[in-house]
Amino acid sequence: MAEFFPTVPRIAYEGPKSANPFAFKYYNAERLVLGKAMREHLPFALAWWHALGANGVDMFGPGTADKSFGKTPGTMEHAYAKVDAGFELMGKLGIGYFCFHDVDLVPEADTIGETNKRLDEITDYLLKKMGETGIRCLWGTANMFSNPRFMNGAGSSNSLDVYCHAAAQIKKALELTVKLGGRGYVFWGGREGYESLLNTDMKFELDNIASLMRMAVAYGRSIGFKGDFLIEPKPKEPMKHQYDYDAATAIGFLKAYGLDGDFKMNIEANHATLAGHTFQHDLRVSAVSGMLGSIDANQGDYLIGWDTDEFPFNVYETTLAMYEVLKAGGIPGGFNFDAKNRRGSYTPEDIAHAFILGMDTFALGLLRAAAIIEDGRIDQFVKDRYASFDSGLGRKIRSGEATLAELAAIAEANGAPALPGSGRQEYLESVFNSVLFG
Ligand code: XLS
Ligand code: CA
Ligand code: CA
Repeated sequence: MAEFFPTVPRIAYEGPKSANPFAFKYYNAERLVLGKAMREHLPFALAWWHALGANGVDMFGPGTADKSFGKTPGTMEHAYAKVDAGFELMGKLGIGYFCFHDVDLVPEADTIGETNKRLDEITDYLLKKMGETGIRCLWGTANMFSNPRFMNGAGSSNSLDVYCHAAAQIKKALELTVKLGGRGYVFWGGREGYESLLNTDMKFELDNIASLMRMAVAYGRSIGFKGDFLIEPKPKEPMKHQYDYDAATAIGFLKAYGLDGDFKMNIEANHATLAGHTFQHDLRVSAVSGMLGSIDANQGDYLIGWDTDEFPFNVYETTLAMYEVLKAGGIPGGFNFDAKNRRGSYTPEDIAHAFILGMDTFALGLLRAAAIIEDGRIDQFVKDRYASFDSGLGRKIRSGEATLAELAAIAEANGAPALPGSGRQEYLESVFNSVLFG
């Protein structure tokens, strides 16, 4: 079989001192961190749409990268070549999982029936490659935002026909996810939002989205899907207001509609920062609700107000993120590189460099986060900070047995409270730095 990345060798771990551009400096799959192999801490995934599809096209000009893999885009030959190229790349990088939208896998046909036939064919081939390599599916999803029919959303569309079409796509994408043994099924509400309230019935749209999700859960469970349904929050882009603004909003929505038992969050770093949060904030919000499901591992640019989907480079960010993941006891999903090369990095070697960067940045984040936990000073500080609730009245409040009148009487007897103790933020930041670079 033809090689698609002939200049990219199999990538091995060589350590931080290596100057080999085709080697890992920090990602050492079998290295034990807090008793678990890095490979298990970090189930990395390739995003079909970016790695095998995105060619650098933007609104100012055409693509710069050749992702034809020797075939004509828009044909089934091209779809097969993408599978071969994807498995070659994952094999060389040691990436164990992939994620897909239905229309990433095959060109969409004029009818659902024909598209589904193509999907059946390509997933037979995917299954064969998975059997040969041990590579697995992390999650699947349906693209319900690119086709013009979804201009007003899918579950939130005003059109019953479009709503039914979305249902058909979800049904098929769920069947494919089950066929490929995917760990999760994602709803990213790309166009589930609105531009103007002057033409929008918000309650109607939210109810309809929830109904579509409820039907998806019922169908998914009926065909043996045991994984997590995932909402991937994003505040805006392409819509001005998106309903799944951030983790807190999406969790509130799921609880309001009784869907929280089947769903968790897929947190994307770049989406969290677009919402005005840090990546670690949305991870924590998800974790405290027991809903930290999976991660879209990328980063945004703090100077740019849109979704740049860059490969992770910021070690502070990945350290703080991995601290959240470790404290949550890991995630049931994985780390999907929903990331693409910059338009000016357009060669096949650049794709390999991008994954090496992303995998090393998360490996370094994992190592440093583990070191912070082992150091213990930060965790101890947080524990001590709330110590006044550890006994007596504090414990009574924590167990829900205190009354407002009782607290008011104690406050009156005690007089004005002392200041609550320094937060020592600068000290803790310097501890963080010394563990990172010490
Ligand atoms: C777009 C989203 C999308 C989802 C999957 O911003 O990140 O790619 O991850 O539909
Ligand atoms: Ca994403
Ligand atoms: Ca994104």
